[in-house]
Amino acid sequence: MKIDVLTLFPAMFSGPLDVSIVQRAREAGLVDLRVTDLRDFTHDRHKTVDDRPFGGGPGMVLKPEPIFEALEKLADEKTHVVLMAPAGRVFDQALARELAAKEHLLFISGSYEGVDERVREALVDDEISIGDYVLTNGGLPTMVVIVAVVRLLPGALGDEQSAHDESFSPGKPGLEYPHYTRPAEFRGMKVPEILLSGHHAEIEKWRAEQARKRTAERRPDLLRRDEENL
Ligand code: JCQ
Repeated sequence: MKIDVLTLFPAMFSGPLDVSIVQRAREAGLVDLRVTDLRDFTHDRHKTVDDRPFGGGPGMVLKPEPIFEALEKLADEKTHVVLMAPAGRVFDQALARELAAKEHLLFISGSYEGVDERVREALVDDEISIGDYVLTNGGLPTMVVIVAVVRLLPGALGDEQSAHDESFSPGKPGLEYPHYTRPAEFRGMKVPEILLSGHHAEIEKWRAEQARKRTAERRPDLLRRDEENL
């Protein structure tokens, strides 16, 4: 898979994408990730990427020209162009799976008050939000989506992790059961006896029950959503 990012803040992207599973996937050639500075596609001395909104009002709007020129260089007809924006479809695991099936993703990491509407009309295939809160730009949302997508690419997870069941899969919507490791007693707090018993069938039953209770208490919406999807 090829992933392009178009951003005003390329520096944000070093770090999160250079570690862990994403870094391994890049080294293994599973994903070709490229971050491009939108200012590279300006032509004036001040590298102007934004301007005041027609009709007045607060804030600035990303100009269309640099974005159009960038996409003429970086994208083709097959590219799935995603604009990160609060007004988009809310990101979840199902959407991550959908994106993981694409050959080429290009993320426009918006900022300020928004982007010129003609970018949406002519270039954008998909608009995605990571939730209802205000951020300063689309950099972090873009990285959230990239990490969720890359770990789904075939071969991205080691055997150990891929064998591990996932939360947020249809038929398995629940949160995880409680985990414990050594020591069996820590500062007076004991690991549940059942986990030390060696009775694997009983342990499975206990874990399933804990996960069910925890999900019903904390995230009943996950159980309802899963019923709708089955
Ligand atoms: C917040 N999910 C995604 C703010 C405009 C049009 O582009 C804009 C982007 C931002 C940054 O915030 C997000 C976001 N939740 O992208 C304003």
